[in-house]
Amino acid sequence: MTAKFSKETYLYWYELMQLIRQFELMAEEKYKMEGKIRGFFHAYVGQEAIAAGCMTATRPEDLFITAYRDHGLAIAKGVTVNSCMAELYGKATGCAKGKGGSMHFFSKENNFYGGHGIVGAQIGTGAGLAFAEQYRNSENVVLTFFGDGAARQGMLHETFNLAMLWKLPVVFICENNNYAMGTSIQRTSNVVDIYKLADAYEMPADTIDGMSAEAVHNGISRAVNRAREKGGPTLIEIKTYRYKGHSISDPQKYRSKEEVDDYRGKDPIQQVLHTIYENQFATEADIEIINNRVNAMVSASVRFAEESPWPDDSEVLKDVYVDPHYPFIID
Ligand SMILES: Cc1ncc(C[n+]2csc(CCOP(=O)(O)OP(=O)(O)O)c2C)c(N)n1
Ligand SMILES: [Mg+2]
Repeated sequence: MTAKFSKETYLYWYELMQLIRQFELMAEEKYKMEGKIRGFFHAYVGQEAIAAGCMTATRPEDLFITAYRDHGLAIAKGVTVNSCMAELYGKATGCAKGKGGSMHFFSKENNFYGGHGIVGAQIGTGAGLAFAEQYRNSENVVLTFFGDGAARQGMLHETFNLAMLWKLPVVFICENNNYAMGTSIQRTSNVVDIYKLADAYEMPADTIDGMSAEAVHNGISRAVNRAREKGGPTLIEIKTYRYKGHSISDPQKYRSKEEVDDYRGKDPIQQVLHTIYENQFATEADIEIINNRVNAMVSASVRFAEESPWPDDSEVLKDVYVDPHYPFIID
């Protein structure tokens, strides 16, 4: 396949996707084999091309907000694997000070606004962030991610209505991985093409292949440009797949091994690697250097998490509620 993007772009995509995947595989091992991580844990494995394509289609100042399947997008936005691993371990050095866990990664410095456990709630919060950007007259765009299950929540409709009315600088991204826990998309509605939900609000919409970083980049770029040029929101349905269960404790009785294998055959990391080799952007030795670098970062993140202190008891009520007496200022 001829390359449609630069060598640097493919190598960036490859390393980022590998970092996300190896981070999660390591964390899963620490959870299952050693019991060092507990609580909820939803892996992004299989969906990494979404993070990769969205990164090259946006600027660092653009804001991301997502649901509980949040490790990949946080790492993509530059939240360090050290602070992500520490958060999974519940340590004070975690990106949510060890108080959020897997579902609540957060980093205002990296413009990563969570990490939300209530299905669909972040759709409205994402529009709220976009309202603040519009109010400030900034050029920033908000990428609001949610699942196919979340698309069935009433929140989506109220948010789409106001986002279109006010032409907010937001891109709504449905990561359609075909399942909401064990419920397939066909069992949640007669409308299985989620991008069509935009029609009722005359919102532009698109559907794209989530196993291809190239396709994600192209589709998201169009939507981001529209939002940045004050053209308002877009709904992008990204057809993707999670290789792992819904969460770490899912026996996966609702789908066949053949179906999972079929998607593993379209693996986004392998697709990018294939293009890299075909265009001689890197040799096997170069790729090994990248893999070693990624593995070293992930191993270092485990050491960092294990050596970090637990949060102090005095932290327990901090950052939980906003002080109602604190003046609300939009800076
Ligand atoms: C309001 C609410 N209802 C139900 C749940 C339980 N729940 C957690 S995840 C989930 C499925 C959501 O699926 P989807 O939006 O497709 O996201 P995915 O897990 O596939 O990324 C449900 C029903 C919840 N967390 N919040
Ligand atoms: Mg889903």
